[in-house]
Amino acid sequence: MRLVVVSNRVTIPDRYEKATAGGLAVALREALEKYGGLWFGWSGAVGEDTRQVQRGNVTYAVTDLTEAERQSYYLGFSNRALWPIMHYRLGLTEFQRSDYMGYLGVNRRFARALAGLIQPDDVIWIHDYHLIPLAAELRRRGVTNRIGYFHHIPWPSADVLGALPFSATLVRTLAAYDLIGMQTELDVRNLIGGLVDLCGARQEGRRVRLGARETLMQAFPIGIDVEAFRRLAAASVRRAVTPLRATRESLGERKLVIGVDRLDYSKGIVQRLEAFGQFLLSHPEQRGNVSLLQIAPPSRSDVPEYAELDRMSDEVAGRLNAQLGEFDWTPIRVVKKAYSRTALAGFYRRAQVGLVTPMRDGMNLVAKEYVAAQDPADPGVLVLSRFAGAAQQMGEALIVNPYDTHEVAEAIRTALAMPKSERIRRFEQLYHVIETTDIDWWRRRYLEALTGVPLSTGAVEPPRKTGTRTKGDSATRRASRAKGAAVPGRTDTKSRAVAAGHKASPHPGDAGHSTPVR
Ligand code: ADQ
Repeated sequence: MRLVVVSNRVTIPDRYEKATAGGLAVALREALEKYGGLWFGWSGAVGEDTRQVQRGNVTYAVTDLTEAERQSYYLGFSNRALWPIMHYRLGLTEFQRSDYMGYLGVNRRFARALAGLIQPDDVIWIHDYHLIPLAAELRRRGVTNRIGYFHHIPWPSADVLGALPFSATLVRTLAAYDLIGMQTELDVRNLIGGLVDLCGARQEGRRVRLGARETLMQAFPIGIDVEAFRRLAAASVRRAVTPLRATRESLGERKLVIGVDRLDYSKGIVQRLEAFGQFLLSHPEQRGNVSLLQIAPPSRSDVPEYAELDRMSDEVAGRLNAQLGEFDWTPIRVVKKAYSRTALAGFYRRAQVGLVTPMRDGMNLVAKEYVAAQDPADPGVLVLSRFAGAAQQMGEALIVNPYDTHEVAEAIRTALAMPKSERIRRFEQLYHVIETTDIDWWRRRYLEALTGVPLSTGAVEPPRKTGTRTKGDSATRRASRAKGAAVPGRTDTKSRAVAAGHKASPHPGDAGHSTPVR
């Protein structure tokens, strides 16, 4: 069996890549290296080039887009129609029939190119909303291989999605997949509802029948490489990475609240800045004692809504700083740079509060990274939006409604005042969840469901590597084990842990730097 991964963006690894690659890209590349395989997608460039590069037993096959394709397929239908509507933002959804035609055209072109590269025993794993109709196009060309799809962002209910012209036609193409993976149970329910309501499909448990095809739908909450992140955080403190040293010098003993996001309206950055301002207004005694560091590198700047958000976040931060700041204290710092994983892990570890308040998010990896980076002996507190998929697993965070500025402001206060014993208790439970449902667990579980081969037995995939552990963390591991945590690589225990994680919560839930599959 060979694995074929298809994603909107493909980054061919070079010698610098290790420093910036995120967990997802690395996890997919590891899976490809294990089976031998092919990674196919857009090069990220505009032009007419198509090329294949061999790295070990993995072939990277990339193609450029024309400027018209980039406008219609990528910026137009994917990012101005599908992205907002999937994030429940009907008001921001801009539908153009020509964009939709461009979207279908690129999927058709990808299918034509890919069909020629596929071998009979390949298993194909397609990623994200840019490529929803790709399997249907492959089937039209006679491809009968097993094809899976993973949707990284939320899937809204049928009455929201139904407002998008051609949504029924688009949703119908999903029947070409054998397995559809979503981030949460809510997304699975919405998807099944959409297939039934918009396309007249028949539901049988987690399977949906449409015409001659049967598709399995399942939630696979994505994780991070917890162990790697924990090690990076510890190392960044030991080595005092430059931006951290500077932050330490400029903050002194002041507390730090941190937000890290791509500059995207789904992440609730402007609302978060307002909530921090509200916190300082309601609790004047806190002024001068704490700052918010918001790291938000711009993304998709060619889309007008993103340029507007950039302007608004500057404006709100400027207004609050002018209103509340002192000559020796700046309440809010907005930084628009991408940082290395090490620096980012160090910032998380330095911050007493991780403020993760998206208005809607498929999962949100920052929430998991923040927990992974904490010092087990003196951890910070995660404040998490109930509308992030991560909230379904991470019920021990302070769960908030990001639309309620006062509620978020009070959660910041509660987090800053939380006694150490409670911080440690919450941290241990959160760490247990993210550790037992890490990126390796996610990848194995998905591929097991897609291939039908029980990878956890080691029949196809060797057991995962376990990293060297340092002293400080054995405490956490011991705490986890005492609570019945899984041994890494034991998928059976992990499955139980994620089920528990889901129950724990009171609420359901590009071209970017470290999630480069989009
Ligand atoms: P994204 O919308 O990109 O992903 P998220 O899950 O938060 O959102 O991942 C962002 C990643 O970018 C994190 O790994 C973070 O560390 C990194 N990042 C952010 N700012 C950075 C900076 N300044 N420097 C360096 N790295 C930075 C989509 C969905 C999510 C889903 C993921 C994975 O929108 O809901 O969790 O896919 O499936």
